[in-house]
Amino acid sequence: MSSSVGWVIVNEHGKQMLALVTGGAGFIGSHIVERLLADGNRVRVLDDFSTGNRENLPELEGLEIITGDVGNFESVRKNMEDVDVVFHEAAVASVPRTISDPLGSQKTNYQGTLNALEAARQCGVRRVVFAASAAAYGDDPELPKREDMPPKPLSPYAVDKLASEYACQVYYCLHGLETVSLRYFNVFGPRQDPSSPYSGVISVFADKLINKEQPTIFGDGGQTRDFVYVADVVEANIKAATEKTAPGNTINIASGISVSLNDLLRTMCAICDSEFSPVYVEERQGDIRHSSANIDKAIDVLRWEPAVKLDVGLVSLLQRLGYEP
Ligand code: UD2
Repeated sequence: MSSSVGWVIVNEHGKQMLALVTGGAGFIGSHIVERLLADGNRVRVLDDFSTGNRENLPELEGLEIITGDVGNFESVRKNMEDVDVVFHEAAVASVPRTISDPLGSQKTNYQGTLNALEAARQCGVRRVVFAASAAAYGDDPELPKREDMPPKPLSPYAVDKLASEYACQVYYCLHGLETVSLRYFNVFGPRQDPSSPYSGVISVFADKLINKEQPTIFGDGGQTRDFVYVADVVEANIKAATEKTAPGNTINIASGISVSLNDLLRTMCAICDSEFSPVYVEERQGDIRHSSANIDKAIDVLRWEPAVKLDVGLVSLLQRLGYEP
């Protein structure tokens, strides 16, 4: 049995915990790595560096970086040796890319999860925390989304994330491998890449405002999203890795508060002292209108609550990007 000291986990050999973070060089993964190291854990990153960036990772003792593909079982199995906890963040995160290349993206988004689970089972890993997605809900108009609603995946991305959740449950029920699926809503924060048209909207707006360019709003800006700051997502991962009540669950990770795109941009403009003057263009195909999460389960099961309010997170992000108030 392992025991928790603060949050640093000492395993049955009395050693510091070793965490494997797949996709550890990416946006969310790299923040998890940073926190694990700061808490005194050992960390192994497995990343193929297709979208992840080495500059996202610190040069610190206790960090091992391996270039490898989660879609390759041998690579995952080899790097699972001695691991206590897995944070499985590796994914093709672009929904349109999974539509144009469903077979290729499935290798990462579903097969990669199965590889992580099977390797974890073979190596006696204690717990696997999986980065699931609110995409599982599709465009069901019932709000806020609760975990017990029937899923309605609308893209290969959503199918792979949902199938991965089911695989996590199967490994928990059949093999007793402790698994937790966290359904992320719209995560934002430093290191989110603004460069593609499908990058998270906050990273795109921030980039435009910093460069004094006019932001674009797809549609009338009345669509809403539930944005959650990356530090809160990291904390949810830590809770998912340590709380006794977590295994076997699928849990929404969001702020529980939705905001329209117009209000979001207005807030960001106010922080940057810029005028609110977006260009409105046609609505983006496949966009859902409203998204909001019920986060009661996270509060009950993980004893987690979001701590960073949207405006505070936005100020912190814009300052990190170089904006000076
Ligand atoms: C989120 C996830 C996606 C998937 C999906 C499931 C992110 C980054 N993406 O997509 O992976 O899980 O939910 O529903 O979390 N927008 C603008 N102007 C811009 C960019 C975006 O108006 O320059 C709009 C966009 O049309 C959409 C909203 O902002 O209505 C949010 O877009 P997004 O790409 O940040 O995230 P979303 O919710 O489409």
